[in-house]
Amino acid sequence: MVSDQQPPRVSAATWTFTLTTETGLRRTWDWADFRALPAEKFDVDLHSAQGWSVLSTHWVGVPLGVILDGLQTTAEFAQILTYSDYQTTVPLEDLQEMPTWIAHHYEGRPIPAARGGPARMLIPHLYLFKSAKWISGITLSHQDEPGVRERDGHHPYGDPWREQRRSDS
Ligand SMILES: Nc1nc2c(c(=O)[nH]1)N[C@H]1C(S)=C(S)[C@@H](COP(=O)(O)O)O[C@H]1N2
Ligand SMILES: [Mo]
Repeated sequence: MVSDQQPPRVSAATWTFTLTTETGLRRTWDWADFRALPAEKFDVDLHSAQGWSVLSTHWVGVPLGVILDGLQTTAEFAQILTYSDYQTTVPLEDLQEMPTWIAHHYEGRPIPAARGGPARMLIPHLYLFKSAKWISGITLSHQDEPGVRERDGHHPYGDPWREQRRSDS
């Protein structure tokens, strides 16, 4: 696994999440706002583009449908931003149509910093490089802005069932 060496300095006390539309409209949640949103338990299998999988991991998080509810947008892409220098992009439709979450608990506890706490994305139908740890926001765009791994040659979409590991696959 290739990952950040050190978790960034962010805690629940300082965490905010900002959703920005392609026209520049913003919504920001602090930790209290975020934890007041409806959350659900979910069990998912994780698939890394490096070839390993972890089956049946247990999380609690806020479905992206809750975050995106009522949003006026014609954007096609969602750039996922973090408190580290990592970012990644997925089609907005995947966040609207597929089960995806911003998770805050892992295996019954607040997510440890090393695993992306206080909050991380979980997009289990795509390779794990799309599931950004230490999430800070989502910016909607008409462009598929390549993220850190995508610029490294990872596949722009990353479907495990089609083994879309590299952009040439
Ligand atoms: N912020 C951030 N998120 C990230 C990464 C990263 O380096 N930084 N690595 C990605 C990759 S390539 C993988 S395989 C998973 C690893 O998640 P884990 O540490 O929970 O196993 O996080 C993804 N999310
Ligand atoms: Mo990875």
